[in-house]
Amino acid sequence: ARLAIDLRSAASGNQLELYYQPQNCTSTRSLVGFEALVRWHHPTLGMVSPGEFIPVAERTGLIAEIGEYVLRRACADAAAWPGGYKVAVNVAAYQLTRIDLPTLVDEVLKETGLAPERLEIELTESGLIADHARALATITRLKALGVSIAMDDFGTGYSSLALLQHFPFDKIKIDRSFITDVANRPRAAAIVRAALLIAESMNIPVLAEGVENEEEFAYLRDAGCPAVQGFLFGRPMPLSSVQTLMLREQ
Ligand code: G
Ligand code: G
Ligand code: MN
Ligand code: NA
Repeated sequence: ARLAIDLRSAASGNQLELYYQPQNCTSTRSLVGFEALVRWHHPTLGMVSPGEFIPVAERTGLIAEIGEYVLRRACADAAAWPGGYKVAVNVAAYQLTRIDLPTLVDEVLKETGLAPERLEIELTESGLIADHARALATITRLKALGVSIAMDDFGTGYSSLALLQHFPFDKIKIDRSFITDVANRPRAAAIVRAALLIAESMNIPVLAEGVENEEEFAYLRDAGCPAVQGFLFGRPMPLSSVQTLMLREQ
């Protein structure tokens, strides 16, 4: 309850900060983009993790304001990056079905000057099953703007395959629960390989989440997974570190 009250002042933006986590191409190891991950600097509690406050924000509807802040900040930051790196932004169920997200995205892209091709919207299963028809209409309009749509946490929901059948995703992000120690866990490895095969048949690129070490990386590379994200290539970091990383990459 306390969090919900404090979140109201955070939602205005001045206690929120975006961290960014690198996403890399598997074959070249080169940087391709970043996922934006919000952080809340609470005046007395210190840093509160999004795992704690995003669910509260979703229940109270404050996610609309927080999400708008995140979208504006991420697009403005990315517009200033050299080299055309992409930015991925997480969008909650509420934003997909209860607000006019495509109009907001269109407005933010125009305001910030970010090319639509450089923005990716990450959706989780919960965001898609709440209102299937509305979600599909929203996704269709977002794609018409030139923005791409990624399915986040693939494999962890109740209907991953059904959603993959019905929604026109541009990317699949395999959940990190399958990636942890994948080379030594035959059942996880079988699921990862099957997901890669399905995605390849659908012509959808895959990104593996939560890649923490070279053993996991080598397994994914050899299995043909085109992109990775995880502590091996970088933890979520503040904008200043992103700029340093991009300079090093050039
Ligand atoms: O960064 P971290 O691993 O602590 O994130 C925890 C969870 O919070 C993840 O599931 C992530 O997708 C979610 N999250 C982080 N930033 C945002 C955001 O800006 N919007 C939404 N809806 N979820 C976010
Ligand atoms: O749900 P989503 O995939 O958006 O959330 C990303 C979350 O995963 C963030 O909270 C981020 O901190 C976390 N994360 C990213 N890479 C790794 C990793 O390599 N290992 C672990 N344990 N967590 C990670
Ligand atoms: Mn995500
Ligand atoms: Na995820």
